[in-house]
Amino acid sequence: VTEKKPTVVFVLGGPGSGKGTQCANIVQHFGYTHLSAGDLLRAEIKSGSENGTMIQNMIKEGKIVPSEVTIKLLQKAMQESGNDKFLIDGFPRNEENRAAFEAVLFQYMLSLRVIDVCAEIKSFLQTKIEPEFVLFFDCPEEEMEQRILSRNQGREDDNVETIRKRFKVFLESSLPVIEYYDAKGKVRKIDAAKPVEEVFEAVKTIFTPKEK
Ligand code: UP5
Ligand code: MG
Repeated sequence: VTEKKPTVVFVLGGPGSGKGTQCANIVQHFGYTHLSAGDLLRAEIKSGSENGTMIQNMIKEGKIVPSEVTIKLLQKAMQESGNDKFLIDGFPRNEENRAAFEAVLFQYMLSLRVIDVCAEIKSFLQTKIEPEFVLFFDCPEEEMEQRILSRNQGREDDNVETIRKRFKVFLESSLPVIEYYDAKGKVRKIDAAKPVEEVFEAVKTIFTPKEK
């Protein structure tokens, strides 16, 4: 064993719940690398990649891009960061995303020799491949919609029609992922309807190590 096991925190919540805003704060205080799956996908469109048009169409429809595309981008960004603490923002968005990423994380740890091949089965049983915890920004739809509509950053999915589709996909596909981790005691739920500073106070408590 040569390197530390990477720490992964998933940052989840509905569209406009404040994931990106709070991740920026967390980075400043707690030394994580922030990886927004949505930002990585939008950068991929801009880069003129062969997947660009497909990604663009899916984002316009509020649909979830195939796991292998998103995971490849996350994996690359993790490797290039040189860090071992990651905030993964807006991913996993469905059960398939989750399972596929856990498999990749497992392989990544194998490659770092954090776990060795002999420990493979044991590791699966101990579920080392799971995130440290899941930060869940809970926010009413009306508030999220208002925030997105007043964001004005030219995102092609920030219009009423697409927002409704994003909400539907969140409820149908993404909430079950949060429920999955909640059943494992991994979810730290935050009231995200409050002002940014107050939300961050709650976030800080979660990231600050408890006195033993
Ligand atoms: N704001 C933030 N916090 C506030 C607060 N407490 N009070 C008042 N205002 C607040 O915030 C949104 C706006 O609200 C900002 O103007 C902010 O100032 C203000 P932000 O921090 O940007 O919220 P966030 O939760 O990050 O909202 P975002 O729109 O980015 O969330 P989504 O989950 O919808 O978007 P994402 O970029 O993750 O995904 C976009 C699309 O990409 C998806 O719909 C999907 O099509 C695709 N995608 C995939 O297919 N797979 C993936 O894994 C990820 C994305
Ligand atoms: Mg965001």
